[in-house]
Amino acid sequence: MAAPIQARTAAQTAAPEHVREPVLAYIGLGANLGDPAASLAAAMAAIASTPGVTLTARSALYASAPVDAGGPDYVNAVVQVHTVLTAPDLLARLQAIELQAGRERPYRNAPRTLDLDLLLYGDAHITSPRLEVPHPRMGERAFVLLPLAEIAPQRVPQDRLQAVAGQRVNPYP
Ligand code: A4P
Ligand code: MG
Repeated sequence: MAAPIQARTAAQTAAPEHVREPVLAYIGLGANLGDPAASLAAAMAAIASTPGVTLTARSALYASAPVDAGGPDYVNAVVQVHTVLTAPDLLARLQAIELQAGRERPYRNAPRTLDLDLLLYGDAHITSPRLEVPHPRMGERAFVLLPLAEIAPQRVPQDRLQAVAGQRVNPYP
């Protein structure tokens, strides 16, 4: 039994410092302009093709009434990834995917072709000017909590789900 342990220790010692342990992260997707369902499908494919990111679960699509916003109903979903990217690098990649989808930002909460929010990054708590994790508004939003509960029920407290039960969110037809 001693030999394998020695071999493993040697391999760990030899591992380059930049090799990171994958982190389990959750990304919220939303859109209410153009063809939202197609945008979400394309975004999931773009996330899955990102070097350093493995897409490991995806929720169904949900139709939801706009919250704190106007315009048409949204289509929302949540995906789970394992990633060796840092949280800022993952956010930068998500913003690049938003731009590719034609995202414009005329004003806050404006209707959008694609919105990608980093909801959770392992158990990290991050507060910086460009990135807050857990996403600061996710706990009040049924369009985030329902799809998240579908793929990661352990990350959504029951009382939170009950608190948002009045918000209109339905399976996307
Ligand atoms: N930022 C900070 N933390 C994060 C994070 N965890 N993930 C910063 C993503 N971005 C984060 O975002 C503004 C800035 O937030 C970014 O530059 C980034 O550095 P944005 O996407 O440019 O602007 P926004 O989306 O208009 O504003 P915000 O505050 O992100 O809005 P939310 O909270 O994303 O809400 N109703 C329904 N039914 N479905 C929706 O999807 N979405 C919104 C937008 C409102 N109502 C909705 C939906
Ligand atoms: Mg956003």
